[in-house]
Amino acid sequence: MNKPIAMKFFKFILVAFLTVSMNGFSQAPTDYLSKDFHKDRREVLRSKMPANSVTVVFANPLRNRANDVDYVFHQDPNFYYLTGYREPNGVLVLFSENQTDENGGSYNEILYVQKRNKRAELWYGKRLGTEGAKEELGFDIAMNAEEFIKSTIDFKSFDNVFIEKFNDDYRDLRDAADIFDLVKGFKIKAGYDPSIYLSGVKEYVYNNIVETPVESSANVIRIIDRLATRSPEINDDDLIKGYKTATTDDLKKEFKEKILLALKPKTNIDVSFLAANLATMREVKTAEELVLLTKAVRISAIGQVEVMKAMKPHMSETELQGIHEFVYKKYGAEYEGYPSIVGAGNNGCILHYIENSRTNVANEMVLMDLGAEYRGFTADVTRTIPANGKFNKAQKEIYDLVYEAQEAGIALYTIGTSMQAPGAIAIKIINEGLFQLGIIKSADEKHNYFPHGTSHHIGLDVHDPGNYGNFEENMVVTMEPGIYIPDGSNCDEKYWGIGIRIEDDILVTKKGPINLSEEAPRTTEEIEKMMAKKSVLDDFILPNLDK
Ligand SMILES: [Mn+2]
Repeated sequence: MNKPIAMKFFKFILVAFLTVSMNGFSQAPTDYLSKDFHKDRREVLRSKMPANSVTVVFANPLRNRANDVDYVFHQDPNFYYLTGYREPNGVLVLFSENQTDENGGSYNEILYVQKRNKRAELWYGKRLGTEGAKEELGFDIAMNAEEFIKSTIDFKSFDNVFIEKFNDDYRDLRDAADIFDLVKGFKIKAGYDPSIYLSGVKEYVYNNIVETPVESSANVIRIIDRLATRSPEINDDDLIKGYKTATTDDLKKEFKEKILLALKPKTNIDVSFLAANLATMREVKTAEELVLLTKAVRISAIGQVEVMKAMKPHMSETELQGIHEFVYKKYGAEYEGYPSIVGAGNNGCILHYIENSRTNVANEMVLMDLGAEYRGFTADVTRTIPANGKFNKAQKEIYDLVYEAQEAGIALYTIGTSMQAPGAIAIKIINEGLFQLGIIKSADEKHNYFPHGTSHHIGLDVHDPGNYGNFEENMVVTMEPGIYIPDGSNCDEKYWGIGIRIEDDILVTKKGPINLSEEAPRTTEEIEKMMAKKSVLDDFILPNLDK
């Protein structure tokens, strides 16, 4: 890509070109979530807000990749869920009750958007602007972002101001109303003081202390000690220290009282209400969401199918990644929902291996965990297949065990079942199986061959928020057991370098679980059959540049 300054000469031609291509704007996809969907989500959220409260949600910022090049923009999923706005530098303000403007007009929400700007749009594409926000997103009131900074909304006058936790991971750009300025403007207006918020781990410990009778304080202290290995700062907290070292129950009760007080909010700005309520809303999908999410999942499963047909031992991890991602693009999926993972052999034992740099996958098992993102919704599908098209005995033993665990887990994706149940049965089956194979010495031996959970929501995030209670109708949750035996493990060498995960995206329905990613074969027999098929890529031969 050229630097802007070197492009001056072409600007003129570019203007002419863009004038034509902007008329082609109507050719953009039309199957995004509808404005009615977002409006309905705002209504549901408003119905949960207590009287005299206001919600403020910020769009994601642009983030810098290097020098004058930014990362591809991705919207904050909560902000997108509530607005449908796909640009940076926006703010949503949602009031629990109608507000009155100076002309006596009434409103209960405002969307602030990036101002239209000829020069910026020439370089980076069309902005929706306030008119677009009204027409396409259905907001009655849309204003330019700079109006948010100037606005006279008196956040201090509300009983509650609901916001998301600030990440503060962005810089001040030249734009006078970028996220940096919008957040800064809000903090000043609302009197936001970060020092009064407890860190996540401290809040967790405080709550644990408050909820536990002092007679059982030993349990809490065990939790504190465990957490302190990762977050040693909790040992420096005077209240936690006091509780831990108090020698009598009465003394402990005194510290418990103090901690209860410390947990009481000292501000009207609340950073947990939104996260909790949006998790409850987002964990159950509407019909409209299911259409897009199902499409993302099917695209990802079909990517796995094409790779099964195309894979050859001489291929690189990068090339295999490219085949998946080409299929996504072919279906019009804009992005990958998370960095693609393609790991052959021992690389498959690294859970989030995204380097994908091995130059040939040889005769290894290849673990491929990828998901297309379609109109904001991301799939999460993993297949692990033998590069040469045939499972050897050791590979098949481990694979069948993971498969058995996955099947048992999927059967539990039924309304009312605990979301912990599939993981529990998977670990039980895998432990039993590893023992049978002689990889561990007893079925209850502690080991690190299956170090992750099996079941997370997917949606606008690959790890979608949720409460993780019981399964409800129209949840979409992954089932992904795995076994990873890195080189040098304390077991028979024939199992070394085998890392296997099978992951499917399961829709919970009244009639039981539906596997949305079933198009990608899962049994060893089906996989071998698929891998024996011809691929269009068999004849795709490019010039050799290394000769
Ligand atoms: Mn997953």
